[in-house]
Amino acid sequence: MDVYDRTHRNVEERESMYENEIAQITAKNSNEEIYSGLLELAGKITQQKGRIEGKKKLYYISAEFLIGKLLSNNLINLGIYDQVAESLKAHGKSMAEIEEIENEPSLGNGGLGRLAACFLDSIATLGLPGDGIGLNYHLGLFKQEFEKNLQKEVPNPWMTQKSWLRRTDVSYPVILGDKKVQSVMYEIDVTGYDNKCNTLKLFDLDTVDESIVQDGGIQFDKENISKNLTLFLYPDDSDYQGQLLRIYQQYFMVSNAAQLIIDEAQAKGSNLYDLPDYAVIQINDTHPTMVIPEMIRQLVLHNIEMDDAIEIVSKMCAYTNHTILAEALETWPLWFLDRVVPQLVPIIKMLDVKVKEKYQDERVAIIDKDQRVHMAHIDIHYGFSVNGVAALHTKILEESELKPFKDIYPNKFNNKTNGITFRRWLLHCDHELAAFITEKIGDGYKKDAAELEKLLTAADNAADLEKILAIKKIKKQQLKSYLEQKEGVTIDEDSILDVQVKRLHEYKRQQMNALYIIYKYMQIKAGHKPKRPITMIFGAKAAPAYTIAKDIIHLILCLSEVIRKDPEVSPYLKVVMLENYNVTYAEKVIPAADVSEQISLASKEASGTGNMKFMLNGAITLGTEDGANVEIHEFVGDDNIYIFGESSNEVIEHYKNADYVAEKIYDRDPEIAKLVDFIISKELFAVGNKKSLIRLYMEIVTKDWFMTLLDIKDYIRVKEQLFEDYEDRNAWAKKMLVNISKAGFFSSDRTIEQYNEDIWKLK
Ligand code: GFP
Repeated sequence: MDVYDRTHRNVEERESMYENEIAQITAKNSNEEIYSGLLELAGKITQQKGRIEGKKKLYYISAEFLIGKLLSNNLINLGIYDQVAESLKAHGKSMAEIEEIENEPSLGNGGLGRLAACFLDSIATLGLPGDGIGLNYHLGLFKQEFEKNLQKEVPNPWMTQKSWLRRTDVSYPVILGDKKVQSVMYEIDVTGYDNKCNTLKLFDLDTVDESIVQDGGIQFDKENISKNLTLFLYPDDSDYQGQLLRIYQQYFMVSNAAQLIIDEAQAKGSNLYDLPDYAVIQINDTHPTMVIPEMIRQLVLHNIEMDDAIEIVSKMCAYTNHTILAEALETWPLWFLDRVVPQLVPIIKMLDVKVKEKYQDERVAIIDKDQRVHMAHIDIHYGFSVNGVAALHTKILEESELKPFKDIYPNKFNNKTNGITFRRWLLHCDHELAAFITEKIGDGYKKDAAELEKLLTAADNAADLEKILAIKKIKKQQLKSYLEQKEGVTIDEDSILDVQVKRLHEYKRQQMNALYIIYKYMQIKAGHKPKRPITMIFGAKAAPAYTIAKDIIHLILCLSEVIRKDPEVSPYLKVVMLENYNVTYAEKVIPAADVSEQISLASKEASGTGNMKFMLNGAITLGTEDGANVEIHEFVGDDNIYIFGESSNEVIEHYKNADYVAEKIYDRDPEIAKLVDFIISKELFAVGNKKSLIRLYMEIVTKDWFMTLLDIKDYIRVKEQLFEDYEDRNAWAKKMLVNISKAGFFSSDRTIEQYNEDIWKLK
């Protein structure tokens, strides 16, 4: 019996098993009752299917899990989605209405957290025993609101109604500074697609008090750790107290993790010397690094000699690096750790001494000469695997950023190109496209993404090309009505939908896209109207203390207003900045997009995963040769992607030689200067905040750390070419199909298989 056959039989059996319950639930009057009934039913089925078991288990520790709403995702994975949807339809209701009831958990920020969520889905789908471990942030990251064209941050209390979160009676003592607290563990089931389940374990403190947050904002007393510990993800760390709080959070997460791991292994018969046979830890970015010294400490408390403990832990920890930006490679002053986690300091010092005895190279030291602790260095020396998240990124780590480590440990380094779960990013978010694909090639691709390649034959079939365009139009119409409800804006479904949605950061270069908008605005004013209207969609949150990022949001919102109010320009150009962009929004916007903006400065975006989601949904990438764009380019070929800008080698050279001077470009090139000058024009001052606009203008002219002005002209040239090519609808549809067909490699199932084969080795 092949996998496909088995999938089918299971689904049919399940359908008949739950028919009555589904009929009863969907017949209820209120959407709230239906939501709550479905939640319970999903819980029951999950329980019946049971947990994935195995001697050795993976613990994926991460500060973020951007899981998105779970209702549809779980119903799909449990095999009852279609049945529920049909039954709802028979009662005049839709899945979309019921989904609206659910709050999206606010447990993540950007790609890092969304990757963790995709990984959990794939780990369960592949039947591997592996849980996520993180924190239960009561008020989430923050909710973004726009006021006077500025970002405002307010709390995001996502646990206000019935949710998937379940309180357990698991609890551990944790030392926080001079206090001992008692944790509480919550769980969320992670359903595998046609498989059993794992869990996401979120630790919390009962004493956390949401009422200490002031005046509807995100400010609170940062010193009161027992009340503030799990209020927010990434609380403001622009001051000393904020930084200490981050360390408290990290330690709380990993101390719970270490105790849980030891408990679970012992329950399965481990004598702790053989712990690596029972547990493997994936350290997601540097935030969970302290799990290494904490695990050593816990083992010593279990009467294991220090050197043995170090050896045991070094065999169980693997580290993923997600960035080469220095600001994100955490280092903490040793005296901060002395205040927050004095119990770890002697261990960290010992780990450092051992390194210094072996390698007299300051670049690989754990504690540097300024007495700062380099978290990534702990991971690399005392873990058995270090991986980057796309081929180019791993190469840069090996050849430059982490070269001294690669020289010491040539075999520790490996690449694991990121991936996305096709359950959420195709089956759930684009039913129409999924149905089309199933009709063409069967549904084997749902379990084996490589089968998508079979779809290539459709690229030569005129009727299929038309269908693919028709589906895109349906998704645009759906987005249009969603935006009308949510934002009160109307978009034109016949316009080109050009989308840049991702965390706001200067290296991702939303500001370059804004300069393009200025270019287009000026062109239209000068009488050069585009053949077809263009809709530019942005979605991005800026970290509350990241001033320039907030200035960029301000610029985009101001441009949006100026254009909206200009009758000469508005019929041809529209700019929409989505408020509080999140996973739910992504699920609506990505399937509707024509153009996927992936325009980071080459060498700076480790991988990107949005690029993969857009590709899978038939949007064409406009991007630099950066991160996984490089691999997408290789898969689809030159004709099906739009590449511009300087290469990563050239960019790295500029940094090395310190020869990039934005001001020179600005002075030399009046066309570029004209675009930048518009930031401080009377048009923008009329709708915006002068101080913010001037600050951004100065930043671009005098600093421009991420070289916007270096690539802007090439960007405009290639983007104009893309818009022109869009008019050959047949050729464009072919590009769409090629992109979809070649997306199989970017399934997170493939990524997880590779992690398991090379690193985790779970059965
Ligand atoms: C970070 C990196 C991305 C990478 C993800 C997941 O995401 O390039 O794709 O981690 O590995 F920057 P962000 O949080 O920046 O979105």
